[in-house]
Amino acid sequence: MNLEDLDQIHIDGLEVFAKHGVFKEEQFLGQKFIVNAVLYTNTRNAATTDNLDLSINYAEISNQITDFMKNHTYKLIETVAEKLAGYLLLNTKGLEAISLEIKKPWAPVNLPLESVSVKIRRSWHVAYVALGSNMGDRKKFLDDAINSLDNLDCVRVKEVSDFIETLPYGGVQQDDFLNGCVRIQTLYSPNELLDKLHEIENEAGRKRTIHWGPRTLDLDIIFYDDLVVNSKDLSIPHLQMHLRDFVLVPLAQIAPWVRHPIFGTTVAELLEANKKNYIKEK
Ligand code: PH2
Ligand code: MG
Ligand code: MG
Repeated sequence: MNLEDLDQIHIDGLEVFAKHGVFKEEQFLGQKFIVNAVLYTNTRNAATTDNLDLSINYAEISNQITDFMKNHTYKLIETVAEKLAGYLLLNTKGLEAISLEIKKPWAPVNLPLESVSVKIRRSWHVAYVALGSNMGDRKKFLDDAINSLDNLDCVRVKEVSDFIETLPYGGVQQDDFLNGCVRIQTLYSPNELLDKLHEIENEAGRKRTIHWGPRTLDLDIIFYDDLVVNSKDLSIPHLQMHLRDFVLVPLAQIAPWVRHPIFGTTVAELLEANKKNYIKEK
């Protein structure tokens, strides 16, 4: 979802008396905070039907911001903004992204400044994760991985492909794979998501012995929004996804229309162009 395509609901200058700060006086006495929030959502349905239930109620959000800030104490306004953004994104239907500014007009700096503030923007992201297993109870490893993903606070599994039997690709002699793919929504950054996938692989007893060798569980990020990342630990889109029918077949089942951000072709087109070599005929 493009932020420019979304509508905005603004809450400006909400005053909250709360107890965030590095100094113990701040945590003991408290001080005034000013909050500015931009809620990114689609107001079209609510607007055409004149129905508040289809929009985000700014009164409710203002109350939630106030309660959250009064009921927690953090040292940093960065943390206030981060936690509050996460809380609102997780608990507000239709809220795709939020921009939050937290200001301290009475910051104890001992200089005549107007205010200090932080401003952040956080949003839901859509990612596709490929799953594979060729050891032990393969179906259970994939099912458990999907449950573990869905149980993460910052991940929602939205769609799951069928699992398919595939021949090992890559030249290592090993047992056949079971492969699948999921669409998730996540608040994690790509690197945070990668760390979580590694934790889930480790819980499944994954041992990294032979490169491309047998594994109880392999979880690979295929796409993350339209993002292109190339670093030592992570490449998005997955560098070989277009060469692998065991990725493309399950991916095309749930996302045929998604466009590869570099090639510009859809998943359906990538599958069409791929020599189907590794899918086991039933
Ligand atoms: N994963 C690999 C190497 N080869 N072959 C199949 N059929 N399925 C896989 O998931 C797979 C593979 C490395 O990630
Ligand atoms: Mg892999
Ligand atoms: Mg991997």
